[in-house]
This record gives sequence, structure tokens and C-alpha cells, in this order.
Amino acid sequence: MKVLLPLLLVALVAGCGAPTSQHSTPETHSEAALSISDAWASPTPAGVDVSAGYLVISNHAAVADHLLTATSPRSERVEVHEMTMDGAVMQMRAVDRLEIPAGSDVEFGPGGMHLMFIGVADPFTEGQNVPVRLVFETAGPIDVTLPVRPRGASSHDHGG
Ligand SMILES: [Cu+2]
Repeated sequence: MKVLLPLLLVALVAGCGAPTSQHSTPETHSEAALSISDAWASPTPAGVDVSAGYLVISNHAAVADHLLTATSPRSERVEVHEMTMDGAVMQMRAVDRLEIPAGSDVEFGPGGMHLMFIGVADPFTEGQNVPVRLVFETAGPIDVTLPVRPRGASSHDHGG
């Protein structure tokens, strides 16, 4: 969770003006209701201009939030896709306004939810960092960095 510290700090600084608090109010960090972890992107396969990104979105708030858009300077557009099996046929569909339920994690991963980078002019290669901006209905924009690494390098790989 180390990557989340800057976001949390920014949110704390923005939300609580004075460092000295008169009351003990541990539940007032609404600005940091969402956190992102385990973000990574897979290398762009040879001969195509698409790539996939994965992350976990955690909603610490008591209300649901929704992912509205994702953008990256590394691709023409970024879509949120869900992969499902229709019999033996694997299908991808775009998801609009993905719900992040209250108090829940939404886990993206190979074979399931993913960010789809479409129109990747400069292929993602291992060791690069891909910047992505996620915009949420309530939490607003959150910038994340997805390190590019091959599939299988993650301990969270479910084998998609
Ligand atoms: Cu896709």
C-alpha cells in the first residue's frame, strides 16, 4: 500500500487545513475514499496496437462510487472491459460507469476486468511506466502509474 501514501497525504492536506485537531475524528478522510493498488500493464503483443492494464480499486467509503472514464497519454483511448465466457467463446464487452460498491474492492486481472488501451502507437515494453488517469463520479480524478511487466510476474495472476 506504499504507493497510496502520496494520494492520502494530498487528500489529508486538502481536507484538513490545520494540523492540530481539536476532536478525534478518524472517519473524516472522505477525500481518500478510494485507493488503487496492484496496478500493472502487460506488454503490447507484437503486431497489434492494443494492450491491457490491471489494478485493484478499493472503496473505503460507505457509499458506492463509479468509474466514469480512463485516459492515458500512451494510447488514443482507454476502455474498461469485462471478459466473460459465453460457452467456449471468450468475449469482451465495454463497461460504462463501473460500480465500485461501498466498502468493497473491484479487482481487475487477466481473464476478467481490464483496462483496454486502444491505439497504442508506441508499444508498451517491460520496465516502462504507463500513466493513467481514472475519473470517478464522486472521488474525481485519480492518477495511477502502471508498471509494464509480463503476465505471470504477478503473484495475483489467476491465469487468464
Ligand atoms: Cu479488452
